[in-house]
Amino acid sequence: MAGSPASNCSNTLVDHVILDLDGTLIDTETLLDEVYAKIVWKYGKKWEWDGIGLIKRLGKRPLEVAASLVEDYELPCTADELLEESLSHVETMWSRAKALPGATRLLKHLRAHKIPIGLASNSPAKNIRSKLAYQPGWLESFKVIVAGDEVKEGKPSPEIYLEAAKLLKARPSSCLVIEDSPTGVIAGKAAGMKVVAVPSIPSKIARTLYSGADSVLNSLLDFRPELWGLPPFQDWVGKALPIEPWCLGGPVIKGFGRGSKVLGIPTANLPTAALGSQLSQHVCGIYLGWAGLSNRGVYKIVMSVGWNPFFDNAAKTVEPWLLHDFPDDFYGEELRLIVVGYIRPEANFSSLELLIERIHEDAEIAKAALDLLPFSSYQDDKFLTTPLAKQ
Ligand code: ADP
Ligand code: RBF
Ligand code: MG
Repeated sequence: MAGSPASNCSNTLVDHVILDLDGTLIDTETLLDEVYAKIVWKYGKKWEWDGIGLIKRLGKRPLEVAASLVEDYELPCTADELLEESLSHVETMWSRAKALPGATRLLKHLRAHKIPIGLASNSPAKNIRSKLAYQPGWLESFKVIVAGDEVKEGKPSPEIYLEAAKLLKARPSSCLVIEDSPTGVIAGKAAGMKVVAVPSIPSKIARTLYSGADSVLNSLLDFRPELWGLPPFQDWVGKALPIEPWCLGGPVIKGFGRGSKVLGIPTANLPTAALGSQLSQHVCGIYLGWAGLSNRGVYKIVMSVGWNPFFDNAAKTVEPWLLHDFPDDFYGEELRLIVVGYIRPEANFSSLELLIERIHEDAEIAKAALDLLPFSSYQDDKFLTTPLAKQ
């Protein structure tokens, strides 16, 4: 069954890994969105972060994206003009492209175990160099790099992956490709390689585009090397994975009004528009961390980040459940969150009861893990308790 890692058996063992760059290891998507947000704002319109537009733009070529933006935001320019303007901004921005969650961890792990790594990217060699220059330790991690302008045909042709395998002196069948785009998945499969897809947009629509992949993951955080014959990660602490901590905050606002409190799972919602690109940088999933509530204290949290597949929401939100019984609501109060660990990807469930049961399991995992290092150390972070003006 495609997409089921459990079906892997000895014939899927690999000893080389070939990685895509944009959207797989670094977040050029958010950078482009920042550029579009700026241009749209210049025309007096407000950019919608992580709305349905994100799904509409998936897998489209740059000019098609520009055309759909001109239409959706009713911009007084042509698609060509918009594309040209966005490209002029983006050329100077590669240094701001951030490593995607789990990317540096994956490279370090493979390198530590002497698994040869190739990079196969459709972008020109010059751009690859600029992008890698800002990621410490990355360039040295790749044994070979093949750029889009170093082959006759880019992805979806298998040429770029075959060339990488040749330079690695590896049989294609012993190579594992990790890719975020449907065209890249096609290229990797056409090269006769195993392909793990990590779609940059987690949606039901997107998933059907990746049916050719051997496995489809929510993000690199969910990659299990041992299923492909590679050494396993050993950095999980119990059932939680330590991540680079991230902070967010704001006044508690009304959420979806689904009466989650009635279900025993109240989630304190933050105004996501104000978080801007901060939210799109983090992969959807269930996390643990600490919350600071002004005048009340610091509490453990378990939270979901994403589109809540069970409810099929139209926008990405954060849903933190503070693991404490409060006698009253705290709408309007300043809430600070430090997210320190990852538990699992978002899932869909066949019934509300099963969703609730799973959320309670998540809460137990979070409660236990937050007593352990490194998670426990963040409860003293000043960000949780410092009033806004003093920061
Ligand atoms: P909403 O639709 O506003 O999200 P919920 O039913 O999810 O409604 O309730 C969330 C509200 O419940 C929070 O904004 C907060 O004021 C209150 N609340 C009480 N206890 C908690 C808790 N332990 N964690 C999160 N929110 C809580
Ligand atoms: N929603 C989903 O659709 N799928 C999930 O896997 C999921 N996991 C969650 C885990 C936690 C810890 C929390 C707090 C929420 C989760 N939710 C999930 C979101 C849930 O549907 C939502 O918070 C409430 O329904 C409030 O809108
Ligand atoms: Mg809520």
